[in-house]
Amino acid sequence: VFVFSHPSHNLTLGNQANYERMIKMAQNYYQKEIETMPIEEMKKLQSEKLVKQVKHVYENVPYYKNLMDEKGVKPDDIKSIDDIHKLPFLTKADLRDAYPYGLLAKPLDDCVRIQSTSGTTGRRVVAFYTQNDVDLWEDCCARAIVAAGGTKKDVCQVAYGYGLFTGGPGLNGGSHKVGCLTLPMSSGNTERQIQFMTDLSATILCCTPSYAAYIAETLKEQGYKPEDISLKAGIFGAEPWTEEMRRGIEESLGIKAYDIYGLTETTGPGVSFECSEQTGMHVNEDHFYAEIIDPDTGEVLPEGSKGELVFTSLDKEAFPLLRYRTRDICVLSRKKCSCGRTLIKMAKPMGRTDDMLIIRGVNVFPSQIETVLLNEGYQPNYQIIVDRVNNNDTFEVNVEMSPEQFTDKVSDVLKMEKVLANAMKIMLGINPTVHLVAPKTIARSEGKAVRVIDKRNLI
Ligand code: DLL
Repeated sequence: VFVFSHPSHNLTLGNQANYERMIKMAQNYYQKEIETMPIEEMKKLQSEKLVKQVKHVYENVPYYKNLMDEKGVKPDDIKSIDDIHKLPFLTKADLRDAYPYGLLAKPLDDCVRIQSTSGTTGRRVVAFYTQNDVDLWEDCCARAIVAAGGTKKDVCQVAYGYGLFTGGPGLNGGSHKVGCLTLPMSSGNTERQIQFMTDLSATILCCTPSYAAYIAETLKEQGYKPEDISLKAGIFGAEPWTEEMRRGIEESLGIKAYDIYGLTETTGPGVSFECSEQTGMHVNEDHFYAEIIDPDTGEVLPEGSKGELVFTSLDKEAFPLLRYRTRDICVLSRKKCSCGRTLIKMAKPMGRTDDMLIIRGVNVFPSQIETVLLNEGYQPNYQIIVDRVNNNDTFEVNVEMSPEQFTDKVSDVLKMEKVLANAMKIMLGINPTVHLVAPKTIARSEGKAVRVIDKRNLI
């Protein structure tokens, strides 16, 4: 057993050589010229692409033409990327209005694929891709895999869902492009995941962070130690996760865990990805131009401000979105990165303009609860239940005890619940009712975890 010194913590690892190889490989690039392009050159490239893209949608998508005409903007008004603020925003409501073909910018004959959101409310979002769109998307995912140290020597286990969800197909395509041996596992069937992971010596795991934590938990139950498995890196995204959760996953699997971000509307995973510095995700800004706006006024905010993230797809052909409001709250930074990439970085999304809970008038982000749990030594297995009784909000948090924490002594449980509720009060400013529940009683997720049950029907 070796101890590898990480800037923020120590990892206890067995297969040190392999781990170090991947850390070293993480200094590589997939498309160096783009990833390290000087900013002025990148601006020029973005400008050329934007001018072309605006013409393309104005001429081919009546929905866009109407939006632009309403705002009094013509394609000729867009001469460089600095003119982007003149364009109208696009929202999820527009996508629903235009469902299914209203935003299509290429003949259906030229499209080779659709992907779709899980869309539990209203109409689903259906995104279309030409072969070129698929290629560019897979390149973006390949950049992420290479930034995590991936090479053709790696075995990449893709445990995101396959199908309409973009996670599986995106990372699958990226893994092929890098030349990794790809295990297209899809999510679920954890026993089989572990069998393939160990028998075929997977070195990279791609899945949601909550599923990674579950796989780690199951491996531990089966008696595996981090040094018994070959995994060295994980590419985790599709849902919010905290730094504390990252450290937990890194320690329990003996890996370096990288964040990856994306959304169906713009392609899927790979809109941005983390590098060895692990201080935010580089946006693939040759394909996706990022802006931060004030969600109330729509005003573009300067670099470093917190606001709503907006993306423009600069070269997507079939389903190009101009100034699409993601509803993710985020910060952008041009700070120099030690990895050598010049691509702008986005922070981990800090919540959404629409998943922020307002409980008894106070803004609550599920990630704050997760931070408290991890600080207090709990696993991030929890569920927030909000209801309204007699015009008052109720706020309950069910938290799972680990087998080590488990006790059936009522006075001990009450004491532990009080400590947790206090810590949450300090973080949030309001008092939740905390219920500690037995190990393994909160349903595990194979995709995105369901953290919030809001029974109030406030909309
Ligand atoms: O979740 C695409 C994806 C797949 C990303 C696999 C990464 C890995 P959607 O289902 O359309 O697409 O959900 C998009 O998920 O607007 C964010 O709110 C959230 N999200 C995605 N990645 C992250 C992340 C995929 N790394 C929505 N951290 C986005 C926090 C994320 N939230």
